Order: sequence, then structure tokens, then C-alpha cells
Amino acid sequence: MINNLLSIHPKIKEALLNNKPVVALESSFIAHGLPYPTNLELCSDMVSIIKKRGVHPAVTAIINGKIKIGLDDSEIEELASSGEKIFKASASDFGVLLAKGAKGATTVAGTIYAAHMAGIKIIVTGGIGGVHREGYRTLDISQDLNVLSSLPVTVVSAGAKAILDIKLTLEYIETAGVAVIGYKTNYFPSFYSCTSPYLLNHRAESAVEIAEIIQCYYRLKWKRGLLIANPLPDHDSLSAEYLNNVINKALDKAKELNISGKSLTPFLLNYIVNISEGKCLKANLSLLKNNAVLAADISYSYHELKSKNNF
Ligand code: PSU
Ligand code: MN
Repeated sequence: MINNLLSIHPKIKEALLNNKPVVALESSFIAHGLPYPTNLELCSDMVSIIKKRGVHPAVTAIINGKIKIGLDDSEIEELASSGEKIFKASASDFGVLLAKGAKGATTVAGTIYAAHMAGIKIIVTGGIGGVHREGYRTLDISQDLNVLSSLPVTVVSAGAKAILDIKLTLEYIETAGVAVIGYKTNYFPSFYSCTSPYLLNHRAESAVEIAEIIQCYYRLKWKRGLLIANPLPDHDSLSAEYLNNVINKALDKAKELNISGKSLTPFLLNYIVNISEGKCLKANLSLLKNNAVLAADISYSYHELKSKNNF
């Protein structure tokens, strides 16, 4: 029985049963994307932001052979302080981790899968994974994109991580049949920067408008996900020139150390944080909190619509 593999926190279970809004948070950015204890403070800030907006936050991970939706504080502390010792769990890793009774921090792909199993429609991350630079040659394309295109879950992000090939990532997303909606922007944001040269096809001005869009895809029985691209606030956004410089340094280092596969994204993000005198870390924290606000508001509006229209 699939339900035996799923462990939903009693508060989240109650919220889901009573049709209350829930947002799932991925846990790989907590375990692998940010330094300890900043990651712990950030996670608790995101949780409070979501709660304040009348929505139930559910951090998601694999814990001792179960897909867990809604971690308690000690489980979050363990994820945050263990770093690379915790497996980076994409959706395809779930079966192995569950069979072994192991732990895993879920990536966007893993979180989409877990949320879908639990009936949660909206998840929040920092930036989605995508096509790495030189991905046309290395074929390093994040599983985030495949899973996003195969399950009807909305991902609230600050776009794709700047370390990626953003143009190819957008092309791949379009081919995969996933609509990207810019929140108050015409251009795809690029994580540490509130913009990029790449124009989007769709734009929305409010959380209510996004909730209405999700409702239409639901009524269309569209089986794919939706990507919301939420630019980080202007005052924390870094210039393309500055970013190119730090990103190139990180990419050169990764090449020199021969880092590839699962470790590449965490390596690049951590290296960038270390060489950017706190600037990239500040931007990363800012965009995550900004995404928590929007994800909560979308979830709230979606549930209002759902109760009103009874769909
Ligand atoms: N966003 C962040 N920090 C991260 C990640 C995203 O701010 O660490 C993680 C996410 O979990 C995302 C994953 O799903 O990186 C993508 O990794 P890969 O490129 O290996 O698929
Ligand atoms: Mn990869």
C-alpha cells in the first residue's frame, strides 16, 4: 500500500482533510544549499511567513523509510546540521531510500512527487534545477524538469539558478509542456538576479490571478506542472556582470576538481556563497523568503476559489 510509505504530520493531515491550504517546502536547499545555522534560521523564517498568511507549511523529506510531509523541529535541525551526509533525494531515488530505511533531503523533483502523493498542489523552492551550461554536451539536465512536466503541481521559484544555461532551460521547459508565469515581470528571473534577457510568454499581477490559472489547468485536466517565476526584491538583486564573474570562477573550480552529477549544483552554490562576501547568501535568503510569501498567498487564494466553486 502506497500509504504505508507516506507519513503525514497530524497537523498537515488534519489541514488536508478539512480542505485547508498547505504549501510543501523542499528540503535540499536546507541541507545542501545553505550553510548551518543560517539554513535553520531561514527555514524557520519561511515557516513563520507561511503560517502568518493562514497557510500550513509542510517541510518534506525522506525520514527512516517514509516519505514525510511536515517535519518536526528536531528533524529539521538534523537535516540542517548534517549537510552532505544527508542524501540529495530526487524522485527517482525514493524507492532505494525507502527500502533501505535511509534519510534524504528532497530536491524540487522529490518534493513535487511527495506533495502530489499527499494531495498538495503548491510547493516552494529557491530556484528550480535545469539544463547545466554545456548541457547539450554533458546531458546534465535536472530531473526537476522531467518531474515538473509529469505531475500537476505548481512550483514557486525565483526562476532557474544562474549557474545554469537559462536559455536552454527555458526551451526545455517549453518543450516539456510546462507554462512559466512571471509574477509582475516579463522576463525570466535568474535566482540571484531579478531579471535575465529572456522574455516569458505569460505574466500575472497577483496571487489571485495565479490561483485562477491553476484552477483552469485543473479543469482542463492538464497533467503537467506550472512554474511560477518570482523575481527577488530589487534591493537584493545582483548585477549580471558581478554574477558572471563569480559563476565563472565556480564553474572553473568545478571543472578543475572534476565535479559532476548530483554534487555539481550544491558545489557551485556553496562555492559562490563563499567567494561573494555574503552578497549571494543575502540574495539567496531574500529570494527564498520572497517565494514563501507568494507560495502562501497563491495557496490561500486557490483554496478560497476551491471552496467557492466547489471544484
Ligand atoms: N535551490 C536552492 N538551493 C538548492 C537547490 C535549489 O536555492 O540547493 C537544489 C534543489 O533541491 C533543486 C536541486 O531541486 O538543487 C537541483 O539539483 P540538480 O541540478 O542536481 O538536479
Ligand atoms: Mn544534474
